[in-house]
Amino acid sequence: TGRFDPNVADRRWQARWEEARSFAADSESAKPKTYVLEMFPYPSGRIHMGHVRNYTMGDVIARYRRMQGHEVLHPMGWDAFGMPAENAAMERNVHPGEWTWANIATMREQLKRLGFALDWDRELATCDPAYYGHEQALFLDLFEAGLVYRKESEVNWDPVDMTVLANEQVIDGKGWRSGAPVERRKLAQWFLRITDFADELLEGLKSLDQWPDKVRVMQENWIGKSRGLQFRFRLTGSSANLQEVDVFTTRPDTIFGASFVAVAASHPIALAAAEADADAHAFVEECRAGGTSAAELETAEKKGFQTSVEAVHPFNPDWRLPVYIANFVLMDYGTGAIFGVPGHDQRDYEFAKKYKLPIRRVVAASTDQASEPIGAEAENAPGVAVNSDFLDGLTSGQASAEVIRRAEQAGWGRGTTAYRLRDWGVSRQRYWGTPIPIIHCSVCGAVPVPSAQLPVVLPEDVSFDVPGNPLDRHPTWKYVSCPSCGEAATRETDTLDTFVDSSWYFMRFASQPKDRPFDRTEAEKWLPVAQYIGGVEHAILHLLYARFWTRALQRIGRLGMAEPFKGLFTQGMVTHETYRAGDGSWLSPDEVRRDGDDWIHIESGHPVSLGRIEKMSKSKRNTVDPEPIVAKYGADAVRWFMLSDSPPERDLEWSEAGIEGASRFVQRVWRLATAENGGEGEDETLRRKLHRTVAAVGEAIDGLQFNKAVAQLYELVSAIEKAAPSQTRAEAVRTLIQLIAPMAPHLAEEAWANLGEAGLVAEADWPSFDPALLVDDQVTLAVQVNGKLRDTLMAPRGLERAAAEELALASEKVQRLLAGATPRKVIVVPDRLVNIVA
Ligand code: ANZ
Ligand code: ZN
Repeated sequence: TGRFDPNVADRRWQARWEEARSFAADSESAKPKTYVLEMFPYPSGRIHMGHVRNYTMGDVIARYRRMQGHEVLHPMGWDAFGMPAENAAMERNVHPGEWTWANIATMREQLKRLGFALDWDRELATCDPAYYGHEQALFLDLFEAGLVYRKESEVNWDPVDMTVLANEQVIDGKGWRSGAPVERRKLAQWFLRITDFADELLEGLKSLDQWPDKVRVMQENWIGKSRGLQFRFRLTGSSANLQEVDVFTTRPDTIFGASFVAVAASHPIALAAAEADADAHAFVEECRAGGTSAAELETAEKKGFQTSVEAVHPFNPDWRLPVYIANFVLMDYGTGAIFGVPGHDQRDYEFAKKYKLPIRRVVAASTDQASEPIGAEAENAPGVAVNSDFLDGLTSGQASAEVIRRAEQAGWGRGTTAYRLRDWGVSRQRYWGTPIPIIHCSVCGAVPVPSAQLPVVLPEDVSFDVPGNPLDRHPTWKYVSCPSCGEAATRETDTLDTFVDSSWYFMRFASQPKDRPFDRTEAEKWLPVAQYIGGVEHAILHLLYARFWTRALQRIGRLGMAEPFKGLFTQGMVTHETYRAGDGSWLSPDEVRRDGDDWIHIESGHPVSLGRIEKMSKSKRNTVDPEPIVAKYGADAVRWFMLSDSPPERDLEWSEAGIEGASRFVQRVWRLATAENGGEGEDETLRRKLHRTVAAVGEAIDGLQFNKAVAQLYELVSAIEKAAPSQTRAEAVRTLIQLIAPMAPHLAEEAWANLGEAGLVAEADWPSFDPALLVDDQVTLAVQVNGKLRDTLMAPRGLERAAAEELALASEKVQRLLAGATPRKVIVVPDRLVNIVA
C-alpha cells in the first residue's frame, strides 16, 4: 500500500507478461481470432507522442478483446527503408543500416517501457533480407502474372547533384540540396498495374462499412472515375500525318461553348510544332522544366502557345477553333488533349482571359437566363443547355447523352470512362530499399532473378560521399551473368518504393514461414485485420496500395480475400502550444516557464509570446519527448491521458496539467484498491451504477470512444468513493480493476494482486453485467393542476394509479394551489403524468 510506484510496478508486470507469454498469438487456438494492428513506425530515432497515442488505442482494443476471450494478434515491426537513413548517412557518415538498426533498438525499448500488449516474437523490419527477400519473390510472382512492366517515364532530375529527386525533395521547383531548378527527365522505370484494378478498388470501397467515410471519399477521388466522351476533331493547316486530334471530355453538353483546343506539351501535335518553330520549341521546353507533381501543375499560371493548326467543330464544318499547346493539360490523363469551354471550366476561363478568347454561356439555371453574361468566374454547375443549337432546353445530363448518341452514330466519338489513377511507379534510384530482382541481359532482356538466388541482398560496402545511386557505381555488385543465357549482364540498380514494403507486412505478421512470404491457410486465420489504426496522412496511398496488393495476390491465387482491413480508424494528432522569442525564433516547452499570464524564456528572463496550438513538430519545436514523461509519471498515466481528453479522431492537446490529472487519477484508483472496501450488506444503488458502467465501458471501447470509457470510469470511481463499505463495494473495486486493465494495465495488475486475486488481470475475463440492472427503476412524474405543470416527482416505476394520485396530492405545491378544496377529477397516465382538475 502507500503510493503506487510506477517505476517499480511497470517493470515488474512487463517482466511477468513476458514470462507468461501473455501476448503471444496462437494460431492453433480454438478461440475466435482477432487481428489488431497499428500502422508500423518508421524508425526515425525515437518514439514520439503521435506513436504513443496511436499504439495506446490499439493496445486498449487488443487487451479488451483478449479479456473477452479472443485469441488476439497484435504485432509490431519497422517500416525501415527510406530516404532519412540515406540523408543521415550523407550528413553523419554512418551506414544507413547501422543508423536504422540503432534507432530500432532504441524505439523497441521505448515501446516496451509503455507496456504494450505486443507479440514481439513476430517483430519484423522491412530492411531485413529475411523480409525483403520474400518481397522480391512476390514482385516476381506479379511479374510472371503480367502485373509488372517497365516503361519510360518522367522523373525530377537535379542537374547539379546529378540525381533523381522524390517529389518531396522538390521545393518550389528547386532541388532541396542544390537549390537548382529541377528538370524533367525520361528514365525507364518499373510499374505495377494498379489501373487494372481501378474499378475493383472503387467498387470494393462500398463493402468497407467500418472505414471512415472521409477516407472512402478520398480514395474514390484518387481513383477518379469519370464518364464522358472521347472524340476526334479534324485538323486543318497541319501536316499529312496529323489530321485529327482525340480529346476527352466529361461535359459533352458544353460542346457549343468551345473556344479552343489544347494539347499537352509532350503531345505529338506539340512535338511537331516544336520541330517546325523555334518559339514553340522554347515553350515546350519551358513546360518540361519544373516538378512533375500534379499539385505543382495545378497551381502554376495557365499558359499556352498557339500553333498554326485549327480544329473543325464536329457540329459545324465552318467553325474553326485555334489549337494551343497548354501547360495545364496532362499527357497521361484522358487523351492528353481537350477542348476548352471558358464559360464553364475555371482553368479554361483563366486561359481565355489571358489569350482573349470568347467566353460564351452554354449552360444556365433556366432557359430564360440564356443571355446572362458569365461573371468573374466560370460556372461549372450543371443546368440546362442554352445557345447550343439542337441541345437547347435539355438538362446537362440529357444534352451529354444526346451528344454521345450523335457522335457514336456518326462514328467520330464514343462514350468512355477515364480514371485519374495511374499505374504505380515503384522504381527509386536509391540505395536504402528493396533491390528490384531483375537482371538486364543484352540478349534476353529483363530476366527475373531465379528464386534460388533470392534474396538479392544490398551490398554493405557503399559510400554516400557523391550524389547519385551507390548501387549504380558499386564496383562489383551489379555485374552478374544472365540466368538464362549465361552472358555478361547487369543487375537492376533501382530499388522498390517503400510503399511496397508496407503493402504486405500485415500478411507476414500473420504467418512467417522461412521459405515463403507467408502461408495462405495460416494467414487467413487472422486476416483481414479487424481493426487497423493510423494517421489520416496514409488515407490514400498506403491504404490503396495495400488494398491493391491484396487483390493482386488474390488474383494470382495466393490469398483468398479482396480487402485487407475490415475496420479502419484514423486518429487525431497530438498538439502543443508554441512559443516564440523576441527575435521570432521558436522555443521548446522546456525552455520556457509560466509566470501568471505571461511566459518567460528561462535562460534569458525575456518575455516569450505564446503562439498557436499546433501539431507537435520539429520545425515549431513544440514536441514533448515521451521518454522523460514516462520516467516521471509512469506508463499508465501517459496512456490514460492519451485516451482521456479528446475523442480519438480529434486532436489532443498535450499539457502538463493533463498528465498530472491522469497521474492523480492513477493514485486515486490505487487508494481505492488498497482501502477497506468490504463490509456487511449490499448496496443496491452502487450495484446499479457498477452494472451500468460495465455496459457503457464495453460499448464505448467497441465504438472506439475511449474518452467516453474514461469518463465512465471517473464516475464509477467517485461513486465507489462515496459508498460505505459493503460486499457490493468490494465487488465494485474488483470489477473496476478489470475495467481499467486495458488502459492502465500496470496499475491494474498491481491492484489485482493486492486484492489477492490469482493470475494476471490481463488474462482475466472481461466483467459481465445484468441487463435487468440497466433499466432505470425510477421515473419522473409530471404533476399538473388544470393542465398546467406545477411539479415533478420521482416515483418508483410501475406505481399503481391510486398510489400515484396520492403522491401527487401530497405535493406541497399542489396543496398550496388547491387550498383545501377537493379536486373534481384526477387523471393518471402511469409512469408519466398526474393531472388534477380542480
Ligand atoms: C470540356 C469541358 C467543359 C470540361 C466544361 C470540363 C468542364 P475530370 O472530371 O477530372 O475527369 N481534361 C480532360 N483531359 C485532360 C487532361 N489530359 N489534362 C487536363 N485536363 C483534362 O476532368 C475531365 C475534364 O478535364 C474534361 O472535361 C476536360 O475538360 C479536362 F465545362 O472538357 B472538359
Ligand atoms: Zn541472357
